[in-house]
Amino acid sequence: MTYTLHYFNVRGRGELSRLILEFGKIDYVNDFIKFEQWAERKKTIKYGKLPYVTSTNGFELYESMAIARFFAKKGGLYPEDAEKAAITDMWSDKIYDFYSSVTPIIYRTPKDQQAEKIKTVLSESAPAFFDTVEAALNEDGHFLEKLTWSDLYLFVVTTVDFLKPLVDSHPKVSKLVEEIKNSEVYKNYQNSDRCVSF
Ligand SMILES: N[C@@H](CCC(=O)N[C@@H](CS)C(=O)NCC(=O)O)C(=O)O
Repeated sequence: MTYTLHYFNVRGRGELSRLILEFGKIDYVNDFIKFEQWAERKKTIKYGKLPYVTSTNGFELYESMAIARFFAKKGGLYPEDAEKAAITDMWSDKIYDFYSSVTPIIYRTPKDQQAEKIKTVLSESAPAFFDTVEAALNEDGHFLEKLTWSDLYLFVVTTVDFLKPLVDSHPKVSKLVEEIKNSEVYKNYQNSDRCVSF
């Protein structure tokens, strides 16, 4: 069985699931949708939003976090213990909130207005977010004793260029980033046509 992840050809709300699919070794393909195709495609899509997932068995799923959680369960990146699972939900929800405040700057703000917005994020919400996750991570740079989907989500945040100084000044976050970047799974992904650049 193969899944198709339908999303724009950017990281955005699709990248968490792509990483989970890669690290969970789940068979999938991307349906990369170009922004210029979107107006027409939108009319054909149930609920009119991306990402969504289809499968060769007829299964369909909408909503990025439901999709990510589903693949995390399938790929062994979601704890079986209910309390641990809830902890990963909590961190993923926190990360969703922060990431959702950052992605409009990257994808929906004209270039000449980005600097001002970046300055605001860097002086307001970002330092608190990084301090909070740094305090929660263990010495391995994970929220729990082994790698879970919420760690991968934090990694997605660290790929935002203008947040790099904050990544560098938070050692446990940096440790997670090093682990992911040095992994064979990520290197293979980066060198593949499944990986997008921003
Ligand atoms: N809560 C939804 C939000 C989905 C959403 O707003 N997706 C954006 C892309 S990140 C979208 O489809 N934008 C195009 C549109 O609304 O026409 C989720 O997390 O999947």
